Amino acid sequence: MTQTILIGAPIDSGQRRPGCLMGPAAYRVAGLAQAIGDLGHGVTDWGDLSLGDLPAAACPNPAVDQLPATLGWTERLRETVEDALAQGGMPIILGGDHSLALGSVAGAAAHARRLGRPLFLLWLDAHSDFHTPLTTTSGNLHGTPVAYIAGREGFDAFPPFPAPLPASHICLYGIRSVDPAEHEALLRHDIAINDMRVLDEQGIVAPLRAFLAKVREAGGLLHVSLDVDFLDPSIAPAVGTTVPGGTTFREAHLVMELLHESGLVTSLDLVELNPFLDERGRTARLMVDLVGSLMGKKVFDRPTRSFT
Ligand code: EXY
Ligand code: MN
Ligand code: MN
Ligand code: MN
Repeated sequence: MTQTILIGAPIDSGQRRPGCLMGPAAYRVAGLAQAIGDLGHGVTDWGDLSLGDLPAAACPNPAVDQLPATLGWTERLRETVEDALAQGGMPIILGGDHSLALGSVAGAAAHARRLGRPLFLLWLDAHSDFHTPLTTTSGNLHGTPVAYIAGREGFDAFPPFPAPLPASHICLYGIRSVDPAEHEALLRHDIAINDMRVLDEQGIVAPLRAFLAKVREAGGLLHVSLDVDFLDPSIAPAVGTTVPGGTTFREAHLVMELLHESGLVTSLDLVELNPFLDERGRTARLMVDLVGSLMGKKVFDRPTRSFT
């Protein structure tokens, strides 16, 4: 039994298409709390976070959009996620665009540092999100969290990331859209890049098991950041940044089932859902179903197989 803590993060400052603000409400309407509770877990809903006064912030890159709001959310998320973990809960952050991971992963990292344990990150996304505020050309800060988490330079406006993750603790999974500046920077880091080519060739299971084995051996905490665009747009249309060639329904469930079996996941982001773009709640319901698989829902309850 896991004590989950739902944290609504109605954030849309990391990109410019309105609608992500409605994400937390859509997850609640789609029955997230009930789906988790039905599996025998505890669920506490902390409601939606709100933003106080915006901090003053500036960036030399004039393209950067809504820096003060994103900075404010980063601080809010960091303290809230750290608090939830310190209480022994498993925070599930209901986004909101992916810029929320600047704060949620910082909170997880601060908690892991306090425990003296390493933090690992599984990034389920079509995008590598490896820009810095200095390299982004769109100016959309939802494209930057992995760079912040990895300790790249260029985040002077932000608080220093608590204990940046070594590249070997980060696994990008499902990516199929990388900008030139991100590509160049990724070549200089030893981050596991399981792009769709790798997953087509090796299958969805083997690279994930290899990463989970590393987490287990290191006694690590594992933060999972699930971007709706990890999924193929044909099954998950409610996202502003669709990229064809994403994971199928069964591949995505299998990832979640393996994560459940690993018992390693300690915090989770659900990001980029834009309910305004959805078809009768279809994407929100799929995301809720995927959380169900992550929390132990099985098609058939066979005795646990051995796996790494
Ligand atoms: N790389 C593009 C940019 O920086 O604008 C697209 C980023 C999309 C990020 C989405 C959340 O994963
Ligand atoms: Mn906006
Ligand atoms: Mn993303
Ligand atoms: Mn994405």
